[in-house]
Amino acid sequence: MSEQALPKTHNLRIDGARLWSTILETAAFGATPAGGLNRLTLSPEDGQVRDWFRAACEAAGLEVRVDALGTQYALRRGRDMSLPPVACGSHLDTQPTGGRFDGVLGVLAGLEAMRSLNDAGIETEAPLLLVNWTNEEGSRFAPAMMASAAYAGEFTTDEILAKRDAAGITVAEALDAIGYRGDEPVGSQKIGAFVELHIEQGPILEAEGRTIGVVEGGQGIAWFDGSVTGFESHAGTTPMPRRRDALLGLCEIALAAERIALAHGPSAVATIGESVIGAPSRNVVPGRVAFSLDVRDPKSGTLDAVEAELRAALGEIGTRRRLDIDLTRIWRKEPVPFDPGLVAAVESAAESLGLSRRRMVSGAGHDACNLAAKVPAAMIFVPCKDGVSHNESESATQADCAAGADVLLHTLLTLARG
Ligand code: HGY
Ligand code: MN
Ligand code: MN
Ligand code: MN
Repeated sequence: MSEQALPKTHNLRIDGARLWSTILETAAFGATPAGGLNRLTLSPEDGQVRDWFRAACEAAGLEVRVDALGTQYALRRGRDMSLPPVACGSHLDTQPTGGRFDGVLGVLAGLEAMRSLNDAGIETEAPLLLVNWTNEEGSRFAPAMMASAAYAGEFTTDEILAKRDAAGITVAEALDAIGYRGDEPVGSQKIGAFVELHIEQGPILEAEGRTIGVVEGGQGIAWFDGSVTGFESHAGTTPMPRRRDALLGLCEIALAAERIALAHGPSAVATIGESVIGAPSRNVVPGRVAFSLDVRDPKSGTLDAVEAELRAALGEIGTRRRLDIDLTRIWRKEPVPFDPGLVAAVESAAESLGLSRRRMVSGAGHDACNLAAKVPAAMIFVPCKDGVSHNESESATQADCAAGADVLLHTLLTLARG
Protein backbone atom coordinates (compact mmCIF):
# COMPACT_ATOMS: atom_id res chain seq x y z
CA MET A 1 0.00 0.00 0.00
CA SER A 2 1.55 3.38 -0.97
CA GLU A 3 2.42 5.86 1.79
CA GLN A 4 -0.42 8.28 0.96
CA ALA A 5 -2.94 5.40 0.89
CA LEU A 6 -2.00 4.34 4.42
CA PRO A 7 -4.45 5.34 7.17
CA LYS A 8 -3.21 8.43 9.02
CA THR A 9 -2.85 6.29 12.10
CA HIS A 10 -0.36 3.98 10.36
CA ASN A 11 2.67 5.59 12.02
CA LEU A 12 1.01 6.13 15.38
CA ARG A 13 2.95 4.66 18.28
CA ILE A 14 2.32 4.70 22.04
CA ASP A 15 4.69 6.53 24.39
CA GLY A 16 6.76 3.69 25.79
CA ALA A 17 8.43 5.80 28.50
CA ARG A 18 5.04 7.05 29.74
CA LEU A 19 3.69 3.48 29.84
CA TRP A 20 6.76 2.32 31.75
CA SER A 21 6.41 5.15 34.28
CA THR A 22 2.79 4.15 35.00
CA ILE A 23 3.92 0.55 35.61
CA LEU A 24 6.52 1.77 38.11
CA GLU A 25 4.14 4.29 39.69
CA THR A 26 1.37 1.73 40.33
CA ALA A 27 3.92 -0.79 41.62
CA ALA A 28 4.02 1.33 44.79
CA PHE A 29 0.58 0.04 45.80
CA GLY A 30 1.27 -3.26 47.57
CA ALA A 31 5.01 -3.19 46.90
CA THR A 32 6.97 -5.98 48.64
CA PRO A 33 10.55 -5.63 49.93
CA ALA A 34 11.67 -8.16 47.26
CA GLY A 35 10.47 -5.83 44.50
CA GLY A 36 7.20 -7.58 43.68
CA LEU A 37 3.57 -6.95 44.54
CA ASN A 38 1.21 -8.25 47.18
CA ARG A 39 -2.05 -6.58 46.13
CA LEU A 40 -4.77 -9.13 46.85
CA THR A 41 -8.14 -8.40 45.34
CA LEU A 42 -10.29 -5.92 47.33
CA SER A 43 -7.45 -5.29 49.79
CA PRO A 44 -6.67 -1.69 50.88
CA GLU A 45 -3.80 -1.72 48.36
CA ASP A 46 -6.21 -2.80 45.62
CA GLY A 47 -8.45 0.09 46.67
CA GLN A 48 -5.52 2.50 46.32
CA VAL A 49 -4.59 1.32 42.81
CA ARG A 50 -8.25 1.47 41.79
CA ASP A 51 -8.38 5.09 42.97
CA TRP A 52 -5.22 5.81 40.97
CA PHE A 53 -6.71 4.11 37.91
CA ARG A 54 -9.98 6.03 38.12
CA ALA A 55 -8.16 9.39 38.45
CA ALA A 56 -5.84 8.57 35.54
CA CYS A 57 -8.77 7.54 33.33
CA GLU A 58 -10.77 10.64 34.19
CA ALA A 59 -7.71 12.81 33.49
CA ALA A 60 -7.63 11.16 30.05
CA GLY A 61 -11.24 12.16 29.44
CA LEU A 62 -12.68 8.65 29.98
CA GLU A 63 -16.03 8.16 31.73
CA VAL A 64 -15.52 5.66 34.56
CA ARG A 65 -18.28 3.42 35.89
CA VAL A 66 -18.19 0.57 38.44
CA ASP A 67 -20.40 -2.52 38.48
CA ALA A 68 -21.79 -4.47 41.43
CA LEU A 69 -18.63 -6.59 41.65
CA GLY A 70 -16.29 -3.61 41.54
CA THR A 71 -15.15 -4.01 37.94
CA GLN A 72 -14.14 -0.60 36.56
CA TYR A 73 -15.16 0.39 33.00
CA ALA A 74 -13.57 3.49 31.47
CA LEU A 75 -15.29 4.64 28.26
CA ARG A 76 -13.71 6.71 25.48
CA ARG A 77 -16.46 8.15 23.27
CA GLY A 78 -16.52 7.41 19.55
CA ARG A 79 -18.18 9.08 16.56
CA ASP A 80 -21.02 6.55 16.64
CA MET A 81 -22.08 5.92 20.24
CA SER A 82 -24.73 3.47 19.09
CA LEU A 83 -21.95 0.95 18.36
CA PRO A 84 -20.86 -1.43 21.15
CA PRO A 85 -17.44 -0.38 22.50
CA VAL A 86 -14.27 -2.20 21.51
CA ALA A 87 -12.74 -3.14 24.86
CA CYS A 88 -9.29 -3.83 26.23
CA GLY A 89 -7.93 -4.23 29.75
CA SER A 90 -7.04 -6.95 32.25
CA HIS A 91 -6.67 -6.89 36.06
CA LEU A 92 -4.85 -4.93 38.77
CA ASP A 93 -5.07 -7.50 41.58
CA THR A 94 -2.02 -9.71 42.15
CA GLN A 95 -0.90 -12.91 43.79
CA PRO A 96 0.57 -12.63 47.32
CA THR A 97 4.04 -13.05 45.76
CA GLY A 98 3.07 -11.41 42.50
CA GLY A 99 4.99 -9.34 39.98
CA ARG A 100 4.61 -5.86 38.51
CA PHE A 101 3.36 -6.97 35.06
CA ASP A 102 0.77 -9.77 35.46
CA GLY A 103 -2.53 -8.08 34.59
CA VAL A 104 -1.09 -4.62 35.19
CA LEU A 105 0.45 -4.43 31.72
CA GLY A 106 -2.89 -5.04 30.02
CA VAL A 107 -4.68 -2.35 32.00
CA LEU A 108 -1.94 0.29 31.73
CA ALA A 109 -1.25 -0.42 28.04
CA GLY A 110 -4.96 0.23 27.44
CA LEU A 111 -4.67 3.54 29.31
CA GLU A 112 -1.55 4.38 27.27
CA ALA A 113 -3.41 3.61 24.03
CA MET A 114 -6.21 6.00 25.04
CA ARG A 115 -3.69 8.69 26.00
CA SER A 116 -1.86 8.26 22.66
CA LEU A 117 -5.12 8.59 20.71
CA ASN A 118 -5.86 11.76 22.70
CA ASP A 119 -2.41 13.16 21.91
CA ALA A 120 -2.91 12.42 18.20
CA GLY A 121 -6.44 13.88 18.22
CA ILE A 122 -7.86 10.65 16.84
CA GLU A 123 -11.51 9.76 17.34
CA THR A 124 -12.59 6.22 16.51
CA GLU A 125 -15.91 5.30 14.89
CA ALA A 126 -16.87 2.91 17.70
CA PRO A 127 -16.30 3.89 21.34
CA LEU A 128 -13.37 2.29 23.19
CA LEU A 129 -13.56 0.76 26.66
CA LEU A 130 -10.81 0.02 29.18
CA VAL A 131 -11.66 -2.56 31.87
CA ASN A 132 -10.11 -3.45 35.22
CA TRP A 133 -11.76 -6.79 36.09
CA THR A 134 -12.18 -7.58 39.79
CA ASN A 135 -10.41 -10.63 41.21
CA GLU A 136 -8.73 -12.17 38.21
CA GLU A 137 -6.19 -14.00 40.36
CA GLY A 138 -8.57 -16.07 42.48
CA SER A 139 -6.02 -16.16 45.29
CA ARG A 140 -8.15 -14.56 48.03
CA PHE A 141 -11.57 -15.58 46.69
CA ALA A 142 -12.01 -18.61 44.40
CA PRO A 143 -12.46 -19.06 41.50
CA ALA A 144 -10.00 -17.07 39.43
CA MET A 145 -11.28 -14.63 36.78
CA MET A 146 -14.36 -14.32 38.97
CA ALA A 147 -15.80 -10.99 37.81
CA SER A 148 -15.34 -11.63 34.09
CA ALA A 149 -16.98 -15.04 34.65
CA ALA A 150 -19.97 -13.27 36.21
CA TYR A 151 -19.98 -10.80 33.30
CA ALA A 152 -20.12 -13.79 30.93
CA GLY A 153 -23.04 -15.25 32.90
CA GLU A 154 -21.19 -18.17 34.53
CA PHE A 155 -22.15 -17.00 38.03
CA THR A 156 -24.86 -14.73 39.42
CA THR A 157 -23.77 -11.54 41.18
CA ASP A 158 -25.22 -12.80 44.45
CA GLU A 159 -23.25 -16.06 44.20
CA ILE A 160 -20.04 -14.05 43.87
CA LEU A 161 -20.94 -11.53 46.59
CA ALA A 162 -21.41 -14.40 49.03
CA LYS A 163 -17.99 -16.00 48.39
CA ARG A 164 -15.76 -15.95 51.48
CA ASP A 165 -11.99 -15.70 51.91
CA ALA A 166 -9.97 -17.74 54.43
CA ALA A 167 -10.85 -15.20 57.16
CA GLY A 168 -14.57 -15.60 56.41
CA ILE A 169 -14.93 -12.14 54.85
CA THR A 170 -17.39 -12.06 51.92
CA VAL A 171 -16.75 -10.40 48.57
CA ALA A 172 -19.60 -8.01 49.42
CA GLU A 173 -17.96 -6.98 52.70
CA ALA A 174 -14.57 -6.58 51.03
CA LEU A 175 -16.06 -4.43 48.23
CA ASP A 176 -17.80 -2.22 50.80
CA ALA A 177 -14.59 -1.93 52.82
CA ILE A 178 -12.82 -0.24 49.89
CA GLY A 179 -15.91 1.54 48.54
CA TYR A 180 -16.02 -0.32 45.22
CA ARG A 181 -19.42 -1.96 45.28
CA GLY A 182 -20.83 -0.15 42.26
CA ASP A 183 -24.44 0.24 41.18
CA GLU A 184 -24.09 -0.90 37.58
CA PRO A 185 -25.60 -4.37 37.18
CA VAL A 186 -22.95 -6.91 36.15
CA GLY A 187 -23.23 -7.53 32.39
CA SER A 188 -25.03 -4.26 31.69
CA GLN A 189 -21.88 -2.69 30.17
CA LYS A 190 -21.96 -3.42 26.43
CA ILE A 191 -18.78 -4.89 24.92
CA GLY A 192 -18.47 -5.49 21.17
CA ALA A 193 -15.05 -7.19 21.29
CA PHE A 194 -12.32 -7.67 23.92
CA VAL A 195 -8.55 -7.68 23.40
CA GLU A 196 -6.24 -8.38 26.35
CA LEU A 197 -2.50 -7.71 26.40
CA HIS A 198 -0.62 -9.83 28.94
CA ILE A 199 2.86 -11.12 29.64
CA GLU A 200 3.13 -14.74 28.47
CA GLN A 201 3.96 -16.03 31.98
CA GLY A 202 5.80 -18.87 30.25
CA PRO A 203 9.16 -19.42 28.46
CA ILE A 204 8.22 -19.80 24.77
CA LEU A 205 8.51 -16.27 23.33
CA GLU A 206 11.78 -15.56 25.12
CA ALA A 207 13.25 -18.93 24.12
CA GLU A 208 12.37 -18.31 20.47
CA GLY A 209 13.45 -14.67 20.55
CA ARG A 210 10.01 -13.47 19.46
CA THR A 211 8.29 -10.29 20.62
CA ILE A 212 4.58 -10.99 20.16
CA GLY A 213 2.39 -13.97 21.03
CA VAL A 214 -0.74 -14.13 18.89
CA VAL A 215 -2.91 -16.07 21.30
CA GLU A 216 -5.46 -18.46 19.77
CA GLY A 217 -7.14 -19.56 23.02
CA GLY A 218 -6.77 -20.63 26.64
CA GLN A 219 -6.23 -24.11 28.05
CA GLY A 220 -8.70 -25.87 30.33
CA ILE A 221 -8.51 -25.48 34.13
CA ALA A 222 -9.96 -27.61 36.94
CA TRP A 223 -9.75 -26.51 40.60
CA PHE A 224 -10.36 -28.86 43.52
CA ASP A 225 -10.60 -28.59 47.31
CA GLY A 226 -9.34 -31.70 49.10
CA SER A 227 -9.12 -33.07 52.63
CA VAL A 228 -7.27 -35.95 54.24
CA THR A 229 -8.55 -37.28 57.58
CA GLY A 230 -6.43 -39.63 59.68
CA PHE A 231 -6.02 -39.67 63.45
CA GLU A 232 -4.20 -37.26 65.77
CA SER A 233 -1.87 -39.18 68.07
CA HIS A 234 1.21 -38.71 70.23
CA ALA A 235 4.41 -38.02 68.25
CA GLY A 236 6.50 -39.81 70.86
CA THR A 237 4.50 -42.91 71.67
CA THR A 238 2.70 -43.86 68.44
CA PRO A 239 4.69 -46.56 66.60
CA MET A 240 5.15 -45.68 62.90
CA PRO A 241 3.10 -48.66 61.54
CA ARG A 242 0.11 -47.68 63.69
CA ARG A 243 -0.12 -44.10 62.56
CA ARG A 244 -2.86 -42.63 60.37
CA ASP A 245 -0.79 -39.62 59.37
CA ALA A 246 -2.84 -37.20 57.22
CA LEU A 247 0.21 -35.20 56.16
CA LEU A 248 2.00 -38.26 54.80
CA GLY A 249 -1.20 -39.01 52.92
CA LEU A 250 -1.07 -35.56 51.34
CA CYS A 251 2.59 -36.07 50.44
CA GLU A 252 1.65 -39.23 48.52
CA ILE A 253 -1.24 -37.36 46.85
CA ALA A 254 1.14 -34.62 45.70
CA LEU A 255 3.56 -37.16 44.24
CA ALA A 256 0.69 -39.00 42.54
CA ALA A 257 -0.52 -35.73 41.00
CA GLU A 258 2.99 -35.03 39.69
CA ARG A 259 3.34 -38.58 38.29
CA ILE A 260 -0.05 -38.44 36.53
CA ALA A 261 0.57 -34.97 35.07
CA LEU A 262 3.95 -36.10 33.75
CA ALA A 263 2.30 -39.17 32.24
CA HIS A 264 0.05 -36.80 30.27
CA GLY A 265 2.94 -34.51 29.46
CA PRO A 266 4.21 -32.27 28.09
CA SER A 267 0.96 -30.28 28.26
CA ALA A 268 -0.75 -31.44 31.47
CA VAL A 269 0.17 -29.66 34.72
CA ALA A 270 -0.95 -30.19 38.33
CA THR A 271 -0.23 -28.01 41.36
CA ILE A 272 -1.00 -28.25 45.07
CA GLY A 273 -0.58 -24.58 45.95
CA GLU A 274 -2.26 -24.55 49.35
CA SER A 275 -2.16 -26.98 52.28
CA VAL A 276 -3.17 -26.53 55.90
CA ILE A 277 -2.72 -28.93 58.83
CA GLY A 278 -5.77 -28.79 61.10
CA ALA A 279 -4.68 -28.03 64.72
CA PRO A 280 -0.94 -28.16 63.93
CA SER A 281 1.40 -29.12 66.77
CA ARG A 282 4.98 -30.27 66.60
CA ASN A 283 4.37 -33.27 68.89
CA VAL A 284 1.08 -34.48 67.39
CA VAL A 285 0.81 -36.76 64.35
CA PRO A 286 -1.34 -34.71 61.91
CA GLY A 287 -4.90 -35.99 61.83
CA ARG A 288 -6.42 -33.52 59.36
CA VAL A 289 -5.05 -31.75 56.29
CA ALA A 290 -6.87 -29.52 53.78
CA PHE A 291 -5.38 -28.77 50.35
CA SER A 292 -6.07 -27.21 46.96
CA LEU A 293 -5.36 -28.73 43.55
CA ASP A 294 -5.05 -26.94 40.19
CA VAL A 295 -5.01 -29.15 37.05
CA ARG A 296 -4.66 -27.79 33.49
CA ASP A 297 -4.39 -29.04 29.93
CA PRO A 298 -5.41 -27.76 26.48
CA LYS A 299 -7.73 -30.78 26.04
CA SER A 300 -10.91 -31.45 28.05
CA GLY A 301 -10.38 -35.21 27.65
CA THR A 302 -7.00 -34.98 29.34
CA LEU A 303 -8.47 -32.98 32.25
CA ASP A 304 -11.01 -35.81 32.64
CA ALA A 305 -8.31 -38.50 32.46
CA VAL A 306 -6.06 -36.78 35.00
CA GLU A 307 -8.98 -36.41 37.41
CA ALA A 308 -10.05 -40.05 37.02
CA GLU A 309 -6.52 -41.39 37.50
CA LEU A 310 -6.00 -39.15 40.50
CA ARG A 311 -9.21 -40.34 42.14
CA ALA A 312 -8.08 -43.93 41.65
CA ALA A 313 -4.72 -43.09 43.24
CA LEU A 314 -6.42 -41.40 46.20
CA GLY A 315 -8.52 -44.53 46.75
CA GLU A 316 -5.40 -46.71 46.92
CA ILE A 317 -3.56 -44.25 49.22
CA GLY A 318 -6.59 -43.98 51.50
CA THR A 319 -7.00 -47.74 51.82
CA ARG A 320 -3.32 -48.46 52.40
CA ARG A 321 -2.88 -45.68 54.96
CA ARG A 322 -6.36 -45.99 56.53
CA LEU A 323 -7.18 -42.37 55.67
CA ASP A 324 -10.42 -40.76 54.52
CA ILE A 325 -9.62 -38.67 51.46
CA ASP A 326 -12.08 -36.30 49.81
CA LEU A 327 -11.52 -34.42 46.53
CA THR A 328 -14.25 -31.97 45.46
CA ARG A 329 -14.09 -30.17 42.13
CA ILE A 330 -15.03 -26.53 42.76
CA TRP A 331 -14.43 -25.04 39.30
CA ARG A 332 -13.89 -26.20 35.72
CA LYS A 333 -13.07 -23.93 32.79
CA GLU A 334 -13.14 -25.71 29.45
CA PRO A 335 -10.40 -24.95 26.90
CA VAL A 336 -11.55 -21.89 24.98
CA PRO A 337 -10.73 -20.83 21.38
CA PHE A 338 -10.48 -17.10 20.67
CA ASP A 339 -12.28 -15.46 17.75
CA PRO A 340 -10.37 -16.25 14.51
CA GLY A 341 -11.18 -12.82 13.07
CA LEU A 342 -9.79 -11.05 16.11
CA VAL A 343 -6.75 -13.32 16.23
CA ALA A 344 -6.10 -12.37 12.60
CA ALA A 345 -6.47 -8.67 13.48
CA VAL A 346 -3.86 -9.04 16.22
CA GLU A 347 -1.56 -10.90 13.83
CA SER A 348 -1.83 -8.29 11.08
CA ALA A 349 -1.26 -5.48 13.59
CA ALA A 350 1.94 -7.21 14.71
CA GLU A 351 2.93 -7.74 11.07
CA SER A 352 2.28 -4.09 10.12
CA LEU A 353 4.55 -3.11 13.01
CA GLY A 354 7.25 -5.45 11.76
CA LEU A 355 7.30 -7.43 15.02
CA SER A 356 8.41 -11.07 15.28
CA ARG A 357 5.51 -13.20 16.36
CA ARG A 358 4.06 -16.68 16.71
CA ARG A 359 0.67 -18.19 17.39
CA MET A 360 0.20 -19.94 20.71
CA VAL A 361 -2.27 -21.12 23.36
CA SER A 362 -2.31 -19.55 26.82
CA GLY A 363 -1.24 -21.78 29.72
CA ALA A 364 -2.59 -19.22 32.19
CA GLY A 365 -6.24 -18.32 32.62
CA HIS A 366 -7.28 -14.79 31.67
CA ASP A 367 -10.37 -12.62 31.70
CA ALA A 368 -10.36 -12.84 27.91
CA CYS A 369 -11.01 -16.59 28.30
CA ASN A 370 -14.31 -15.75 29.99
CA LEU A 371 -15.23 -12.89 27.65
CA ALA A 372 -14.77 -15.28 24.71
CA ALA A 373 -17.97 -17.06 25.76
CA LYS A 374 -19.94 -13.86 25.17
CA VAL A 375 -18.10 -11.64 22.68
CA PRO A 376 -15.26 -11.99 20.16
CA ALA A 377 -12.06 -12.01 22.22
CA ALA A 378 -8.33 -12.38 21.60
CA MET A 379 -5.04 -11.85 23.42
CA ILE A 380 -1.60 -10.46 22.77
CA PHE A 381 1.43 -11.80 24.67
CA VAL A 382 4.84 -10.31 25.22
CA PRO A 383 7.80 -12.17 26.76
CA CYS A 384 8.67 -12.09 30.45
CA LYS A 385 12.14 -12.85 31.82
CA ASP A 386 12.83 -16.61 32.05
CA GLY A 387 9.09 -17.14 31.57
CA VAL A 388 8.65 -16.43 35.30
CA SER A 389 5.38 -15.09 36.74
CA HIS A 390 3.43 -15.39 40.02
CA ASN A 391 6.83 -14.59 41.52
CA GLU A 392 8.17 -11.29 42.88
CA SER A 393 11.06 -11.42 40.42
CA GLU A 394 8.64 -11.27 37.42
CA SER A 395 10.00 -8.85 34.86
CA ALA A 396 9.61 -7.66 31.26
CA THR A 397 11.48 -5.11 29.17
CA GLN A 398 10.24 -1.59 28.43
CA ALA A 399 10.69 -2.28 24.71
CA ASP A 400 8.57 -5.45 24.77
CA CYS A 401 5.86 -3.74 26.84
CA ALA A 402 5.80 -0.87 24.34
CA ALA A 403 5.68 -3.29 21.39
CA GLY A 404 2.74 -5.13 22.93
CA ALA A 405 0.97 -1.85 23.60
CA ASP A 406 1.50 -0.78 19.97
CA VAL A 407 -0.06 -4.04 18.78
CA LEU A 408 -2.97 -3.41 21.14
CA LEU A 409 -3.34 0.17 19.88
CA HIS A 410 -3.40 -0.86 16.23
CA THR A 411 -5.73 -3.79 16.89
CA LEU A 412 -8.14 -1.38 18.62
CA LEU A 413 -7.85 1.05 15.68
CA THR A 414 -8.68 -1.74 13.26
CA LEU A 415 -11.67 -2.97 15.25
CA ALA A 416 -13.03 0.46 16.18
CA ARG A 417 -12.13 2.01 12.80
CA GLY A 418 -9.90 4.82 13.92
O1 HGY B 1 -4.48 -18.84 37.43
C1 HGY B 1 -4.26 -18.20 36.41
O2 HGY B 1 -3.96 -18.77 35.39
C2 HGY B 1 -4.32 -16.69 36.41
O3 HGY B 1 -3.03 -16.20 36.48
N1 HGY B 1 -5.10 -16.19 37.50
MN1 MN C 1 -3.03 -12.26 34.87
MN1 MN D 1 -1.90 -14.21 37.50
MN1 MN E 1 -5.91 -12.09 32.95
